[in-house]
Amino acid sequence: MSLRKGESTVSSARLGNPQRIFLEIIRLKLLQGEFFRYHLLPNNLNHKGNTMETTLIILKPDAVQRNLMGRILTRFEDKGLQIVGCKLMRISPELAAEHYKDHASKPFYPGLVRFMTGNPVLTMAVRGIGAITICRAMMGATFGSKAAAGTSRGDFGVSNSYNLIHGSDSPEAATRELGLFFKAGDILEYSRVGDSYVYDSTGSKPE
Ligand code: RTP
Ligand code: MG
Repeated sequence: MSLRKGESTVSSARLGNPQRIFLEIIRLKLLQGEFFRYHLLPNNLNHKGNTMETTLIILKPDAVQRNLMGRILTRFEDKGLQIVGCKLMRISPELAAEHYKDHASKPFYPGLVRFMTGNPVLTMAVRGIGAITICRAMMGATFGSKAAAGTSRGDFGVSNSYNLIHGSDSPEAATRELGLFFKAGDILEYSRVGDSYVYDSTGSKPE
């Protein structure tokens, strides 16, 4: 078959049925991915019209190596927050660079990337009303030496660099970071039997 100048080999009008169906499936898969990604956004899983947020928490390699995962995770559950995503994984250098790109020029950056990629971490999507601020408060100040008692960093560590836990620091950061660490379908929406006593839902909005 000869092609005239400017004629496309994949003009959809010329495609046979199997090819057209294949392309349609690909298109729908891409749309589906966008749909689920949209639903990863904090504040977008608020089917009851409340201010539900989802935040990214990472239990860093020191928390995993020191067998502190369960104790730190339990604190979030005890608080009433909900674990809606959870994954033990090893962070690649590329992912660490993207996640901590705002710190790329800082003197501690090379050590931070080495630390975060050196051993597995536990990544969690944690949900609740005001979850981003609540989780940051529960983590404590950045440096273990300065973090207040009662916070995870204050209670479990003394190091400034090996500070056990990461938490998104704003709604924008949470959206970006959840998208980096979780893919469509990894974050689940489900009810817990105790939910009606975690929040007062007798008014127009849970609080
Ligand atoms: P993160 O991002 O991990 O939740 O911690 P953060 O907001 O409390 O602190 P940030 O300023 O964002 O720093 C990111 C991480 O870099 C390490 N760091 N080391 N040795 C140092 O001076 C130093 N400063 C920061 C910590 O692991 C910190 O969590
Ligand atoms: Mg930070």
